Amino acid sequence: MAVKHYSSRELNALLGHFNIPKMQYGFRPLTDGYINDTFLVKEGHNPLYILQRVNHLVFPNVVGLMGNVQNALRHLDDDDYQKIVLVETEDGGVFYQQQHPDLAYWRLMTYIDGSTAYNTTQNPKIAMEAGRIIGTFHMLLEKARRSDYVDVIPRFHDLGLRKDQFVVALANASPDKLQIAKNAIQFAKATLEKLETMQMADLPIRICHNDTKLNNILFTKETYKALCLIDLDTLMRGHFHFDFGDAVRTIVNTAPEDEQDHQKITFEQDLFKAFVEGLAVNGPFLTEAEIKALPFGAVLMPFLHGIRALTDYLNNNIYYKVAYENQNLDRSLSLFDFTKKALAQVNFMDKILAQTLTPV
Ligand code: GN1
Ligand code: MG
Repeated sequence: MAVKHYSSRELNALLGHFNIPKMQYGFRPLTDGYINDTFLVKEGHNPLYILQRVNHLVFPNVVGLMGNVQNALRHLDDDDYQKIVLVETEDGGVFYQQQHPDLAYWRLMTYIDGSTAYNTTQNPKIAMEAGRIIGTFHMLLEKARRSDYVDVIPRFHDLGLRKDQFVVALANASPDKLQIAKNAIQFAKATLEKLETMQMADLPIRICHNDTKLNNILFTKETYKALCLIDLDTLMRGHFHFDFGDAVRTIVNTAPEDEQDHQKITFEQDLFKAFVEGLAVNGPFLTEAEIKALPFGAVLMPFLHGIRALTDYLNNNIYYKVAYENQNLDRSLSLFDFTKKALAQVNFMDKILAQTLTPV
């Protein structure tokens, strides 16, 4: 998907539809996401809001998505959890839809002062705090009624669906791309077979975040205390090992997701331990079967993202925003490299999890 640019006039006009003081705001694009368009809204140097266009090609049911978010925010209201506030539109809604021809959906949130996010880390305190806040998030959402939430992207983390999409992409891809992506394709095929034999059964359904990468967690700037999870778009039913795996792939690996030098891609055992210790701070909340599934999650999630990126590369980049032609292929190769490294650590993960987590 191509990256879209907006003028500050356009963005100020959009802000005019929200219930905030009328003035000329400044904007800084936040470009880490692959799906939505996100801007930091400032008054002078002062960051005040996050303005975001929700990509309705990826999330066709924006009304359902915002309903999920509002429902969850009612549960995510606790002394140990930073409250996220959606700013209302002038007519009392939580998003503004532009008129024809754009029909784009925009929402506004208050900026959490003094907060920051990290793409990667080497700091065990950050890893531990990430584990703590993900555990808190799940414990707070335990009370959520599963049937109140819509599946914003049905079968989002379903290996079977991602395999089917990969097979279709293979059948339609240009011979050039099939050749360039030869190694990635081979790894995907072999790993699909391996993971299919590892699938878990009878796991409880939880309301999950479904995109718990490290940079979706806010921390206090100086003290590295985790405040809350952001980017609740993919919040819907799922299994805990999805959220575990997405966190592990971005916390335990000290290199960014699209790192091209695979020597820099690591599975840091100390960071893994710290992350699991952070989860344990919350007391028991996972079943024995869920704990057993966690190493599988740490292998599954990087692989799922890798095969999705590879599929998008073969489909000529129709889903993710790309900064250059082969970015999706590079992402798939580095995600596959981490998948291999996580597979080699399954026994280690089992051992740490058994030592650190007590089942409910
Ligand atoms: C996408 O745009 P962003 O970064 O929030 C993707 C996630 C991936 C992430 C990074 C709806 O999220 O699943 O973890 O890229 N979201 C969707 O790979 O596809
Ligand atoms: Mg996301």
